[in-house]
Amino acid sequence: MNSSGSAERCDLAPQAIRAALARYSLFDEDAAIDVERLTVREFGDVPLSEAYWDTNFARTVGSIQRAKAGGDGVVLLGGDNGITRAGVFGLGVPLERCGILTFDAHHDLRDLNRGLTNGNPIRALLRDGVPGSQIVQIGIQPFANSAAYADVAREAGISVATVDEVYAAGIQTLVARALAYLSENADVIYVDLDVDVLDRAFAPACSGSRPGGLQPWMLRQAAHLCGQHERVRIMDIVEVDPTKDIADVTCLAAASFLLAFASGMLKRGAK
Ligand SMILES: [Mn+2]
Repeated sequence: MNSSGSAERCDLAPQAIRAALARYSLFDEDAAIDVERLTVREFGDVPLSEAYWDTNFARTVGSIQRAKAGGDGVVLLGGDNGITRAGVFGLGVPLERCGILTFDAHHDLRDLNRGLTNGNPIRALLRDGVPGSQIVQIGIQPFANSAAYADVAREAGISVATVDEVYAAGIQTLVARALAYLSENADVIYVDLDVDVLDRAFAPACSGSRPGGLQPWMLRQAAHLCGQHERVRIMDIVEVDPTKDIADVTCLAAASFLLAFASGMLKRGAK
């Protein structure tokens, strides 16, 4: 889907990420896990027209819920970040029982008065009823958000870790802390992985990426930890426009996050 109204082609990402997946093996040497052991079902594409927000929202949520009903975890390949709202509704539990963990350079808290776009899914979800105290945002970049949206985040009680804080504290520490914190009040957790949180050197296919972002290995570790956590039910991977990619670096990174999530899932229940 493309909800940004721009000429970006994030709708081509699922196909490109699937192609990138074929260039990896299935063995996670760090975890000593062969992802081949995981039973995976591919649900195919859910094409979303321009009229998506008005007429196709319920249908999209239904598609996500059908995928979720079949297993322990779902990965949604965007598409742009506009899919996140439908994804959270797809959790199928009351919004006040949901937690959201975003990896994103941006708050995605833009005003709602000009409609729903890839710039305001978190703002829409706050309005819909997800408590701000059950939202954690990791990887927020300097000079990428306006002060007004940082204020919205603070006033809503959203927890924020900037990219510099990730570099100082370590990604594993912050993700583990975020998942434990969200588990205090949320029955289920949704992970929104906006690939523009990466340093632009690794994400030329994301229009929002900037120099100074996270490194691919950090998000790979983050996705693995999320996959491992029992309450994480859905993770989206969004904002990749393959027509802007260079040497497939962004699509390969996105595919590695899916694989890391999958190998994390195989650790569930093993504690
Ligand atoms: Mn985003």
